[in-house]
Amino acid sequence: MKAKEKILVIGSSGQIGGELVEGLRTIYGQESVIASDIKDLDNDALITAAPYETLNVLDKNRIFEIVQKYEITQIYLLAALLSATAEKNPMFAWDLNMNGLFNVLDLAKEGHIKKVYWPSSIAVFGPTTPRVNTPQYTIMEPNTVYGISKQTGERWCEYYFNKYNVDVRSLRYPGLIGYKSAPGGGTTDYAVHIYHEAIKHQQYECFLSENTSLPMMYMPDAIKATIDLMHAEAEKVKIRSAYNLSGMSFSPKEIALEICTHFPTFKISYNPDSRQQIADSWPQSIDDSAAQNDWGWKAQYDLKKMSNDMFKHLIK
Ligand code: AKB
Repeated sequence: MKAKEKILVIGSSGQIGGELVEGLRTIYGQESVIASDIKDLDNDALITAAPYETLNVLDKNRIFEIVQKYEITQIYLLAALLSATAEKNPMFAWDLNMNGLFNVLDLAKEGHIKKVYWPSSIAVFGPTTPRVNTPQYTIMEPNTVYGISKQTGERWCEYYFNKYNVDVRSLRYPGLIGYKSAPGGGTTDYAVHIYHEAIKHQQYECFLSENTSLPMMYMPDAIKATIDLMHAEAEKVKIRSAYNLSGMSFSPKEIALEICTHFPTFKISYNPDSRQQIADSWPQSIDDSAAQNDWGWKAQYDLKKMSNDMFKHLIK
């Protein structure tokens, strides 16, 4: 059954995209997973990315052309502007994050594809949300353009499911940390940069303050959660807005202490910038019991296990 699926990943050059394509190709085979991004790839990169298509998610006709060319059955839509970058260009962020989603949801509504994955984020929560062990259902008043777009996107996903029977699934990702690709424009990016700087310079200047605790997740957990949710039987996916998802929570001070167990001379300093305000509006930890109960989610990595693995790979 799985072999018949043809998957299009939109935004495959981003932080999650590359690893998701890799994970999906292990399951479905290289030729059944089509990577796509707005970037043209050079010849060397194309060899590993193939099959690859250059695609702007705002161009619905082009998405449709690719869907027809490969007989695509599922789309994973990852193209988006993240929290910090979106604040610099709010109207473009709104356009990209919302109209990209509509283009894909409409293709599903029109019957051209069977299933859609679209990531939401902890950014759907805001300063009035309870910050510790944030429940699935709670006050949501996001005050960033990224958060507003993700919350609105969640509402539309649920609407398309209820009104048009579109099989759309979503997770509220925490900050994602991986060694394979760089993050792009988020508030949680420091938690990736810090590992690279620890190896290169044994020091790091953090753009968040020392006790800013945020929900985070190691990339293998995020990829597993994504694929598990997409593989879950439809009846088990009871939430069609987006599921809370939890891995671990830590502050810059706590990750620095963990890094010191690998690099005892490592030093962190703090110089909070505009991203501090965004971080202060987000939860510190997340209750993901709905994901656990509905489709059996459980994270495997904590801060120590993740750091060991990050250093093992980055030092190589
Ligand atoms: C960001 O920091 O913007 C993202 C996110 C939490 O969605 N990593």
